Order: sequence, then C-alpha cells, then structure tokens
Amino acid sequence: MNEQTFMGACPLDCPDGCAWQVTVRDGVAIKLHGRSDHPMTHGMLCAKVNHYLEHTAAPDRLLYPMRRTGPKGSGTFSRITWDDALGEIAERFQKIITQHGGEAIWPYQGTGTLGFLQGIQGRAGSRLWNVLGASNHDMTICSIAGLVGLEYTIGAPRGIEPEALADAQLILLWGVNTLTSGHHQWRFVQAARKRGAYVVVIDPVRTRTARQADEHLAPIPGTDAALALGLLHTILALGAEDREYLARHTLGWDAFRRRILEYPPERVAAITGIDASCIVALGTRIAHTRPTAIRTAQGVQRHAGGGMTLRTLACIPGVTGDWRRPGGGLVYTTDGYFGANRAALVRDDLRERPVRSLSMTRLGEGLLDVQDPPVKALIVYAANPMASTPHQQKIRQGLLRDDLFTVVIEQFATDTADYADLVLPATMQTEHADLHDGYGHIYLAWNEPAVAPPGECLSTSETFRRLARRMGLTESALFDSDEELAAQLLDSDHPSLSGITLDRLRREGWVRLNYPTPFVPFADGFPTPSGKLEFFSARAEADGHDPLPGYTPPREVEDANLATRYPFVLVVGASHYAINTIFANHPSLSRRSGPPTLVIHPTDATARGMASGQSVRVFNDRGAFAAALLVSDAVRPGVLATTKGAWPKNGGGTSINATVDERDADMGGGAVFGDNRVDIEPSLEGSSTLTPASDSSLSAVD
Ligand SMILES: Nc1nc2c(c(=O)[nH]1)N[C@H]1C(S)=C(S)[C@@H](COP(=O)(O)OP(=O)(O)OC[C@H]3O[C@@H](n4cnc5c(=O)[nH]c(N)nc54)[C@H](O)[C@@H]3O)O[C@H]1N2
Ligand SMILES: Nc1nc2c(c(=O)[nH]1)N[C@H]1C(S)=C(S)[C@@H](COP(=O)(O)OP(=O)(O)OC[C@H]3O[C@@H](n4cnc5c(=O)[nH]c(N)nc54)[C@H](O)[C@@H]3O)O[C@H]1N2
Ligand code: SF4
Ligand SMILES: [Mo]
Repeated sequence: MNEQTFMGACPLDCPDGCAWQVTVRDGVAIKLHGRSDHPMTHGMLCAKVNHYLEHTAAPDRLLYPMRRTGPKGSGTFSRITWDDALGEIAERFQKIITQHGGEAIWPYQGTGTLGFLQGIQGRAGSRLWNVLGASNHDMTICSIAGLVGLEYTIGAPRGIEPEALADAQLILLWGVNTLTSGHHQWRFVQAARKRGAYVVVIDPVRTRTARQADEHLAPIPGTDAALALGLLHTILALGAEDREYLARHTLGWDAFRRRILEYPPERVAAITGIDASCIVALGTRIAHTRPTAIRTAQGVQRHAGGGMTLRTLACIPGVTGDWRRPGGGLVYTTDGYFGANRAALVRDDLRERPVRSLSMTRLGEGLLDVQDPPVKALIVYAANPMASTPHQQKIRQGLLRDDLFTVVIEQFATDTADYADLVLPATMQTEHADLHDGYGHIYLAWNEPAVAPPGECLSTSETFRRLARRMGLTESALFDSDEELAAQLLDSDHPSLSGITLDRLRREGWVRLNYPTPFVPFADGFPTPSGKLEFFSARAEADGHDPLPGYTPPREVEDANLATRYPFVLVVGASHYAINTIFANHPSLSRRSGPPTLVIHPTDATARGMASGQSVRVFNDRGAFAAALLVSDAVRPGVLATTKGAWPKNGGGTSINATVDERDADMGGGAVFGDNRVDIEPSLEGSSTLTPASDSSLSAVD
C-alpha cells in the first residue's frame, strides 16, 4: 500500500482561503483535511468542502470533450477527441478573427476557482486572449462597485486582517453572513467576545449570523450609507470624533462634516426603516467603544449605490480614529496585500492594440446588442452564467443564437454547458497545480496536484497551451509551464514577498505575506494620492461622482411607481450548502439546501393567504422562478429573502436571476442583485407544497 500526503488549498470563491492536505492511497485521494497549522483554517474545512473528494469522483463529472448533437440548450452531446475539439476551435477562431477581428471572441471567465494559475485571480488564459486580441472580460459580477468606492476613500483594495477582529471591543458585521460565507472568521469574533466585545449584525435578514449576535439591525436593503451617516451624526453630536487623527490623516473633513450633519437620526430612520432610538444607541456605542471593527463584504454593495456604500462605510473609522488601533478599522477584502508581479503573469503587453471590455454582468446585452464587432465566439470557463448572471431570459436568447460559437470548459453539465457547441472537461483542485492568496487573510498557499486527472480532463492552463499550439501560435509566453508561471508571478521586489520563493511555498504549503503582527495597515497613512484618508476625493470627482461620501439610494427599492406593481424587495445571500452554483448538483448537499426557499414576513403571508411550504411563482417584467415559501419574521414586511446558487434546470428552467436586471451599480459596473422588485403568486399547481429549507443560511428556524 502506497500512501502519500499532498499540500493544497481550497480554490473556491470564499474569503477564508483554506489550506488543506490530501491523503492519496494507490493513486486515489481518500482523505481531505483542513491544515491544522493554518491560522484561518485551523484544521476545519466547511459544510461544503468536506464533500469535495466525493464531488471529484461524482458520476456526473464531465470526463471527455463533447460536441453538441441536438439543438442548443438541449444538452445532448457525443464524445469527440481532444484533437477534433481543438482543431474545430482553432478553425472557428481563425475564421472569426479574419472576418470580424479578435474582439469578436469573448473569454467569459467566472469565479469557479480563484487560483492564479487556473483561475480568476491570475486571469488564466489571458496570455492567449491577449495574443488573439480578444475582448477584455470585465469581472463586474461580484465585488467591483464596493472596491471602487473603497479605493476612493482608502486608496487600495485592502483593510484590516480579519484576525484583528479578535482585538476589537465592538464588532459590526455589516452586510456579511459570516457563519455561512466565511465561517472561519467567526473564531476571531468569539475570541473578542470572550474579552467582552459586543457584536452587532446589520442585515435586512435575520441570518444565522444575526441570530448569534448581541444586536441585529435590519435596514431596508441598499440604505446602509444613510445608516453610516446617521451613526456618524450621533458620534459628532457626542463630540467623539478623533480630532487629532482627523487633522493628521484625513482630507476634506470640514466638507464631510457638513454632509454628515444633513443626516440626523430621524431622517436616517425614515430612509433605513430603523428606529431613530436604535440608530442613536448604536452611534453612542461606537462613540464610546475603542477599538471598533467593521467586517463588511459583497452583500452590502449589490444595489444602485453599492460603490458609495463602501466609500462611506470606510469613513467611519476615519472619524473615530480606529484605523490607527489594532483591532479597529474595516475590512471588505484583503486582496491588495499580495504584491505579486501580476503584469508578468497576465501579460497585457502581448496585446497589439487596446481592446474593448465586455462586462461579465451584462452577458445578455453583450450577446444580443453589442456590435462592431458582434460577439461571435463565447468561451465560458469556471463560470455558470445561465445560473449566476442577471437577466436569464436575455442570456438564454443570446446563447440560442445560431451564429454564436460557444465553448464551455466545465467539470459538470451545468445549464450553461447545455448551450455549448463544444464542451471541454476540466480538472478539479486535487488534479492540478495552483497558487492562491486570500481575500479574507494575508497568507499564500500552494496547491500541489495530488492525483492524476480522471478521463481526459485537462487544467485550464494546459487547455490553453494546447489550443495555442493547435492555432500555430509562436509567442513563447503561451507555452510556459505552471511552475514557470508561478515563478514569474512571485518574481517581485514588493516587500510583502521578501523571503518568499516558490521553493519555500511548495515546501511549507502556506506562508504569511511579509507583514507585521499585529498588523495596523493605516496607522501612518493611506495609499491615496494625498497619503490621507480622502473624505474629499478628487479622483471620484474626476470620474463623475460626488467628491464627497454620501448616500446614493437604491433604484428599484426606492421606486414608488414600481412598488405599486412589484410590492416586494427581493434580497439574496449565500447558501450554506453551496458556493455560488457549485455543489447544487451534489446529492447530499443539495438535499440539505432544500428547494429554493423564499422567506416572507407573516403579515405579508397572511394578507396573501399564503403559508409555509406553499409553492410560489416569484416574478417581475424580466422573468419568474419557483420557490417554496417560508413564513418568518426573519425579514420585515415588504422584503423577501432567498439564496443564490440553484441550477435553473432543477427548477423548471429558471432561477433567481430570471428576475434580476443587468443594469450597472454606481461604480465599476457592479451588479445589482439586491436592488430588485418582484411580486409573488401561488404557482400554477397551486395546491402543491414543498418542504422549504429548514436549515438554510437564512432560515429563522433554529
Ligand atoms: N442572484 C444572484 N446571483 C449572483 C449573486 C447574488 O448574490 N445573487 N452573486 C454573484 C457572485 S458574488 C458571484 S462571485 C457570481 C459567481 O458566478 P460564476 O462565476 O458563474 O460562479 P459559479 O456559479 O460558482 O460557477 C463556477 C463554475 O465553474 C466550474 N469550475 C470550477 N472550477 C473550475 C476549473 O478549474 N475550471 C473550469 N473550467 N471550471 C471550473 C464549476 O463547476 C461551476 O460550474 O455569481 C453571482 N450571482
Ligand atoms: N456558503 C457560501 N459561502 C460563500 C458563497 C456562497 O455562495 N455560499 N459565496 C462566496 C462569494 S462569491 C462571495 S462574493 C462572498 C459574499 O459574502 P457575503 O457578502 O457575506 O455573502 P452574502 O450572503 O452574499 O451577503 C451577506 C449578507 O448581506 C445581506 N444584504 C443584502 N443586501 C444588503 C443590504 O443592502 N444591506 C445590508 N446591510 N446587508 C445586505 C444579505 O442578506 C446577506 O445575509 O461569499 C462567499 N462565500
Ligand atoms: S469554501 Fe471557504 S470555508 Fe470552505 S474550505 Fe473553501 S475556503 Fe474554506
Ligand atoms: Mo462573489
């Protein structure tokens, strides 16, 4: 018996970025453990990834290249060779480039893996797309609005490390469902609590995290920036602003101060739906508690004013001076700490000329409306846009275009794969090499391939190397091995990487980036043009925004006209047993998730004569999806809550994104998943009842 262990890392789009260890016996992966010495992972993976090895061996895993035999969308395919598949892609690409130019190719990459070699962090495949002059894929779907807003205020996509929450005396979990979307961070919340910290959750939904907090405030979705201004109003009223810090480390305080004074508690109560007394109480608590830490995330910025929300939230520790204290400040992401040589990896210098960008969030528009040139080839990898991307109906119409050549590189037969002309089988994390950072910590990890790929699966990097060869391309950078790519990425004189080589990373499995402990990133200034926290931002003004932080209302939520037709605001969060659409086809995890569940307040349910378990149709002008009703006061009247991730084909052909619009948020072209009005009606088979998820991430059932 031959048993070996391999070091690796979870590739999924999760802030925790766990390091793991795989035990392989006779070539088969038999055990997967979280690394016990990793400061975030602490020996534990999660409810989802505990099933990862099972998932790699699932009977529905795609193992061979396939060509469509039925109509688009039918999901009928027959097996072909890699040689035929690559030959066909090369030929179609060459024809399209000759007739329409390289920009007619859209490489549509998602967040299925975050890896620098195989995934979105390293824009895997970018070298090939750059040589071909393909359109640039703008990753707008997840966090961009908040990132842009945050950067106006503090200058970079950085924040405190979540481990620092342990040193806080007051923790605001602001639009983040920590126990579901990054549960390892809860450990630091608990550590702070043991030392007397108070924990407040700010979320329109009483999530499983909210139920564990000392206090829960439920704002009307999209109104968080107004709440932030209201809290600051109270802090000013108490004279608790840190004047020395404001004078030394911030820009534009006088103007911002006047802006804050426009938001007294009564006004903020009317906007947010939170009692003025609760706003004053929390403002007072913040005024009196040092250090205060804010943990926020993507959920808070999926509406029209999402960028402004992060911009304004990041000002709170600027006013209280918490940015200079261990355990104080804010974290949205820690993305910006890895000072890698990204340019050397993605090689945008290989582009002959600048190319246009197409927004990930606006796939329907990209396929149906964009011209000069129209999109003629769509290469989808590590993405499931038929499930994940707004305006499902438009996307479906686009994918049905006869003249569109669609290639989907996948591990499983998703709804998106059903529309492909060619499907290529992709490796999973235990079968390929990769390098990871984290967006909720400051460690790097190496993922060593532990087993041989099943069937004819290939990694993304290898697929694109072979395609480049098949296309007869000669640029040598297209053929660099995974190890060469990793070495080029790490070849940086940025101080965060001093002492970190690929050899060391491979030997140790994970390493901390070179930052001090405790790490107080903005004690001495900010990476903005002025070196200060910028309340007043000339960059924002130059980009056409208000030069000051403020409150930008959500669009559909606030639209009184629309509200007469669509009385409910639909918010959506992470599902506990899936990550985006991954694991929705895993038998035991999907059983635990239950059917798509829609939480409704008892008052609304009674008014409609509806009850828990009833099957309903959720709809607006864009489309409809089916869900099981769960009556609970986890949401306020007028708000409905559900989770993302269901596969349309398991729900009659649609899912939540049938109702979501593809319009942009205020900054960065971000998505507006939470700025969505709908109505509900009993589903056609009105009497049918379902068992709603009883233990979903948002269920009020303990
Ligand atoms: N309504 C609504 N929709 C949302 C959201 C929301 O809040 N509400 N959230 C959005 C957010 S935050 C995000 S990040 C997006 C994510 O949306 P997507 O980027 O579409 O991510 P997934 O749905 O996880 O799909 C990833 C696919 O990649 C495949 N995959 C995994 N690893 C690999 C690999 O190594 N190679 C290849 N070729 N394939 C791989 C998986 O099998 C899976 O089918 O969804 C968004 N969609
Ligand atoms: N189990 C699991 N983990 C995940 C994911 C998953 O699908 N499943 N997705 C991963 C991905 S891609 C991402 S981007 C992260 C996201 O991480 P989070 O942002 O923590 O996750 P979400 O559940 O999308 O959003 C968090 C909370 O925001 C609330 N929310 C919605 N609108 C508003 C609002 O206007 N204001 C406030 N204050 N709160 C609001 C939702 O009710 C939800 O409970 O999680 C990652 N982790
Ligand atoms: S999904 Fe998140 S919590 Fe689960 S193993 Fe991966 S990184 Fe860790
Ligand atoms: Mo995301």
